[in-house]
Amino acid sequence: MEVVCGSGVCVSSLPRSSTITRSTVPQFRVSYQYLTPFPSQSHLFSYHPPPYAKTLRARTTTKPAIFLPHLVASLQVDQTYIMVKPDGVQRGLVGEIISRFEKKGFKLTGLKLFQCSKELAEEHYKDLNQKSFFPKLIDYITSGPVVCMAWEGVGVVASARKLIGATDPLQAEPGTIRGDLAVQTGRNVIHGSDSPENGKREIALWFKEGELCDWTPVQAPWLRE
Ligand code: D4T
Repeated sequence: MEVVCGSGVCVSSLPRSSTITRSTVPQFRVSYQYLTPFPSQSHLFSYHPPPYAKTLRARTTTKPAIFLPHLVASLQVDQTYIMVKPDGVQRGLVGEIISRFEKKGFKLTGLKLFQCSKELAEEHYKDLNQKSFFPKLIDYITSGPVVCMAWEGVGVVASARKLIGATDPLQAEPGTIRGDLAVQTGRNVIHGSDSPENGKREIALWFKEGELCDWTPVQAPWLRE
């Protein structure tokens, strides 16, 4: 039986029916944590296939294996909607913000400067429409042009949220966009989708058909083996 874990592959010769526990297989002590239903998220962006099996398919077809759902998810290419809010545009932060996503290695598939309507802002933030700050949020988002972006990549949604930082810029870590460039929640310069599903929904909401580009960056083989 082959067990795939977040930091690579751990192999044992247990029969298929065996239950792997810390006590039955002491040598699995290091990888045991990855068998929990809600594992730490920290390894999601550091998946490295082992050198002897070139593809996921190769491993699944040649040897029985356990594939943990969070690892399968980590191989999926996602899309996220990133928006420089009106304060980010007015403060001249557009280039800086785009640059952080470019340098990270994600792929830009859509980009436009756009004055959004009240209806679109309300639809985008519809989950917050019962919040006391909702009217002010809509006024803010519609107060000037925003820069709409669609970005693509493995793990892009969660990674973008890390690059962006906490909603309250004073709580956001230094090094994050909000941590470095903002001081107040009501002027936190950037939006990022909070799930792959919302990434798709928001891209469909903010971009028309034909506004997105499907392309292959020349640096692709230098980013992923
Ligand atoms: P967005 O959606 O803009 O990326 O922000 P977050 O995902 O980080 O945070 P959110 O959905 O909770 O809030 C959306 C938006 O509302 C503003 N806001 C939020 C505000 O003006 N006052 C508040 O108290 C909160 C919680 C900021 C972001």
